[in-house]
Amino acid sequence: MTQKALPITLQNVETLYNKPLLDLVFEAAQVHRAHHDAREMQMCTLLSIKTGGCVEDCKYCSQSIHNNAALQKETLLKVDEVLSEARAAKEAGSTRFCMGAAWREVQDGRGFDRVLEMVRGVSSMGLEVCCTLGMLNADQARRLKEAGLTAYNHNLDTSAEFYDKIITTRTYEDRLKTLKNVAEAGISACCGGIVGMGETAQDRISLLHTLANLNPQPESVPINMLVPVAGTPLEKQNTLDIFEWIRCIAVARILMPRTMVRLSAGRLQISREAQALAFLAGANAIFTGEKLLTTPNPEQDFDATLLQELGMHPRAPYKDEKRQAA
Ligand code: SAM
Ligand code: DTB
Ligand code: SF4
Repeated sequence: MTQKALPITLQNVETLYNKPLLDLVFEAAQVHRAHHDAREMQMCTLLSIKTGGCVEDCKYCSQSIHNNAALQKETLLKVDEVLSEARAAKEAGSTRFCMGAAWREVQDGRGFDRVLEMVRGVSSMGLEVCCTLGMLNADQARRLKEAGLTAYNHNLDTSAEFYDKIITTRTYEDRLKTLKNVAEAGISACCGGIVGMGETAQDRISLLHTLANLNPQPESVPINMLVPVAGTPLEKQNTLDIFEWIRCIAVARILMPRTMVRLSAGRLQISREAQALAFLAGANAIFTGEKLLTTPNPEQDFDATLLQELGMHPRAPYKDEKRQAA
């Protein structure tokens, strides 16, 4: 986790965001190269451990009961099933395994105990472990940490100003409270958002401003491009100009120099050339595997070929910790 160096004002973020695109990408590439090995890419695999039936009303989501997406619902998977998926992900070259549940919040009891067992099992394989389970209280965060959790994914999704156009069943404050519980338990936060939901550039600037001012800054910032899922209120949303997506990545990299900037949802629709520009602008993590939680993702071959063509390679697990211990 990193401490922010300077106060990051909204005005400064706006100025940065609106720079000529190639000046912005150039600056981001310089920051990236000063803090990271620019040839390395962190490969993560996602698994939906509980699918569908979520009571929240997130307008983009295939898993909300308020939407009508065609979805095969699944109850909480068994520990063995999850561990065999984690083993397969490790063999395919992933170093981080992220488990997602369509829950509004974690509830204490048998389900959570099972998730803790999954975390212990994945952690004992030498993989970094991440979970995204909805809201957490302080005690639940502490128990996840004890079980070996590396990171907790909890996104702000969009600006505070646009938030209630997307979600009405919980507030921005609720999200920030969980992030606080995660930080206080000593778990790294993976916190980002979605672009392309009909928000303005000012909303994207505001989201980046909020993320960069979290203290500590997130260890990882996922930048999701909306996947317009049929049956959700955003199914007909116009595609965001890809250069806006590049701007978000570059600004995230400049404002959060040590953070892993993670290309998340929407990569299947994005050309290899645009993804290469995103890597130049500082993106250094991707989700691999043919599925994210419920939507498709590029095949393993596509990613392996792209990294090879660009002279890049997957990063080893627990790299920072190893470096600090050395
Ligand atoms: N229920 C938990 C929560 O919302 O915190 C965890 C799972 S949720 C599916 C994880 C994240 O996936 C969301 O915060 C959102 O940013 C992203 N996401 C979900 N559906 C998406 C879509 N159709 N397009 C892009 N991103 C999406
Ligand atoms: C995040 O920000 N993106 C990932 C991960 N965190 C859990 C999830 C993307 C989900 C995309 C929609 C789906 O596959 O259902
Ligand atoms: Fe539920 Fe998460 Fe989907 Fe929102 S994004 S409906 S909280 S699964």
